This record gives sequence, C-alpha cells and structure tokens, in this order.
Amino acid sequence: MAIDFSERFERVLADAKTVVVSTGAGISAESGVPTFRGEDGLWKKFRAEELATFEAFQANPRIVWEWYSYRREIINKIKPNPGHYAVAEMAGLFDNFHIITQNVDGLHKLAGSEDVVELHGNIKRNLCVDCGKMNYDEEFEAIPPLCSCGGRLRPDVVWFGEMLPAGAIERAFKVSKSCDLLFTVGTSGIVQPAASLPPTAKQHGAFVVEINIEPTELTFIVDQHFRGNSGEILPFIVRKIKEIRGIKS
Ligand code: BJW
Ligand code: ZN
Repeated sequence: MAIDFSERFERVLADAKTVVVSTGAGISAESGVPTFRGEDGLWKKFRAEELATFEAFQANPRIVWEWYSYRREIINKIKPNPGHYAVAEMAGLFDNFHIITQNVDGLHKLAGSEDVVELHGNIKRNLCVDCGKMNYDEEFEAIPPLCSCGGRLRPDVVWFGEMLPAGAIERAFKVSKSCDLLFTVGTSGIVQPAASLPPTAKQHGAFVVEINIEPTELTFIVDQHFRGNSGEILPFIVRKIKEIRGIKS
C-alpha cells in the first residue's frame, strides 16, 4: 500500500517525544469485533437505550446479560490484528507513549501493549452493583448472576449517563494536553467525553492524525486524515517512523 506523507507529518514523526494513540471500535473491526454505528454496527440491530444504560439493566437484567454474553463469545474467539500490533510496536519508538481506548475488548493488551487506559471499562470483568466487588467468572449458574453479598453483577463497562473511571479520564486529558502527536483511530468521534480528546490535543498544540475508513465528526479538526483500514495504515506508519529514525525493521 502507498500512503502520501506530508513533509510536516514526516517532521512531526521525526521530532515527536510524547505520543498518544486514541482508539475506538474500528481498530478491532478487522479482528471481527462489530462496531457500534454504521451499516453493520451493533446499534443497527439493537437499541442502545435498551442495552447500554443502567436503567435498561435495572428494568431487564436478563436481556442486558444475554447481549453481553453474546458479545463475550465473539471477543473470546478473536485475536488482535496488525493495527493492534503496530500500536504495541509504536510504544518502543517514542520517549513517552500512551494508549487510550474506548474499546472494552482487551485486544490492545493481548497484542502486547502495556498500561492501556480503558475509558469504557472491560467486558471481561463484572462488578457487583451493591458492594462494588469485582468478579472475573466466565460461567454462571443463573442469569443475571449474583454476587456473594446477594447484589446483582453487571459487566464492568461504562454505559450512557455513567461517569468514566476517574483515574482513566483524568489521565487521558492530561496526556492529550501534553502530547506532540495524537492519533485518533477507528472512532466515529460521537461519544463524549472521549471525542473531546483530539480537539483538546489540537488546542494544546499537538499534531492530530486521524485514521478511519470514512470521514468522521473529527475530520475537520485534524491535521492529517488517512482514509483506509487501520490494520494497513498503522503498520505502514510504523515502518515510516523506523525509516525516518534509521531503525532496522
Ligand atoms: C474503521 C475500520 C477500520 C470501521 N479501520 N476505521 C456532550 C454532548 C452530548 C452528549 C453528551 C455529552 N457528554 C456526555 C454525553 C452523553 C453521552 C454521549 O456522548 N452521547 C452521545 C451519543 C451524544 N456520554 C456519556 O453518557 C458518557 N458518560 C458521561 O459523559 O458521563 C458524564 C455525564 C453523566 C451524566 C450526564 C452527563 C454527563 C458515557 C459514554 C459511554 C459509552 N458507552 C459505550 C458502550 C460501552 C459498553 C459496551 O461496549 O457495551 O461505549 S457506547 C459505544 O460507543 C461504546 C464505544 O466505546 C463508544 C464509541 O464508539 P466508537 O468506538 O467510536 O465506535 P463507532 O461504531 O461509533 O465508530 C467506529 C468507527 O470505526 C467508524 O467511524 C468507522 O468508520 C470506523 N472503522 N472499520 C479504521 N477497519
Ligand atoms: Zn456484592
């Protein structure tokens, strides 16, 4: 694949010290994880407000659990793709590197990335709504399952109207304000507060690059938009960084 790099982007790649990669569902699409929006997205078949809110869970915990069991089955079978591996490799190419993801699938960690900021939680963990205890069981006798305290267990993900994990969102804004370069990859840029990270980085002087198969809500603010699959474009960018920095592949 051939990608045109602007002179300015090449200079940024050569000089950048602090780099942030912020990812959404699109980076996992090539692994077989469905995205949320768009033609084949989950929200075409399922209604977000009936599944991804605490009110929905309280009203019908069984349906919400069945939906998450269905998605866990998909996620348990799949593997990271070249996009996840390229992000993991980037960590070794810059002085300070941060990965922030809206994804709950854990694929960045599986690809070898350490210290991933998971803004919307992780689908593999459960949490008791009463005592807050974490639960990592994969099989349950009853659905919805109960905690040892008698409270209901829920997936440890962030639903609409819920606060993001405090440490995670604070860290995400902090590194976005201090980075030289931010990549926004495979996100529609619709869901807040994650969608504010690229404009925040831009306002604080960073060069912002978007990788997506189509234009998004964020395209108009970015310095460079690469249109295509993140599983092809990210490895290409990694090769370019190595070439610029004289590192052998
Ligand atoms: C490829 C590709 C390939 C495909 N290569 N690209 C300000 C204004 C308006 C509303 C709000 C606001 N602030 C807060 C809100 C409310 C709300 C919100 O943002 N609503 C919007 C819909 C408008 N936000 C919240 O409620 C958040 N909480 C919060 O703000 O708390 C404070 C607060 C509380 C109460 C009141 C007010 C404030 C919480 C948001 C939680 C989101 N949760 C979900 C579900 C997680 C659990 C689960 O997985 O089930 O998170 S929703 C869903 O969307 C999921 C995702 O992480 C999130 C983002 O989706 P993403 O990743 O962008 O995916 P898609 O599908 O949208 O896009 C995929 C992209 O990939 C596309 O662009 C494709 O083109 C591309 N692509 N293949 C590259 N191969
Ligand atoms: Zn409990």
